[in-house]
Amino acid sequence: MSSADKNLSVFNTEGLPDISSKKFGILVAEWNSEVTEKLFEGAYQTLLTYGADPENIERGNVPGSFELTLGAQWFAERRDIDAVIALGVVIQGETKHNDYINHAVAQGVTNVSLKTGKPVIFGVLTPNTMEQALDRAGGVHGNKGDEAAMTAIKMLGLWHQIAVAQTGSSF
Ligand code: RBF
Repeated sequence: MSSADKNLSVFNTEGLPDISSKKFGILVAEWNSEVTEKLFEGAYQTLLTYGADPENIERGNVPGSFELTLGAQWFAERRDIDAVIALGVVIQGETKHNDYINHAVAQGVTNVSLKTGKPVIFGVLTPNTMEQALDRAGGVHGNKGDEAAMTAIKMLGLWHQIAVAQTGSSF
């Protein structure tokens, strides 16, 4: 399915792990906040729907998407945080600056994830227009925040599967 047709809020939910004791950090960029607030709502509600404790969800704001990387690192370095979700909206075409931001955040989030060994989810929309952004923030294409939260849950499930296989220990 091409990304233009995908509904970001429709996913396979078989075999999800118990996340009731897992702690999540959600970073929200303030740029394009009319969209990023919707991404946050989607991510937050999806975590709750699939069993997270609201007390275990912590939000942090950053000025723009460029700052998501360092915010993600600060969250991921905390021993009590199990997964980080980074939410932002970078609208393409308004300025070339956006290409640099997108690449920096994608690379930065990957680096933080590999360095800390924790899921750090790239929940950044990179649409051409504000309309396309809104379509993916609770509009006709679902909500990227939902998808980012589900990705975090699934990665925790995979971690659990691999850790149990290696040590026999539980989550
Ligand atoms: N931050 C975003 O989250 N989304 C954007 O679309 C976005 N566009 C920007 C365009 C320009 C020309 C500049 C200078 C910054 C932009 N930023 C955007 C902010 C950026 O992520 C960062 O917060 C600032 O560059 C820090 O000064």
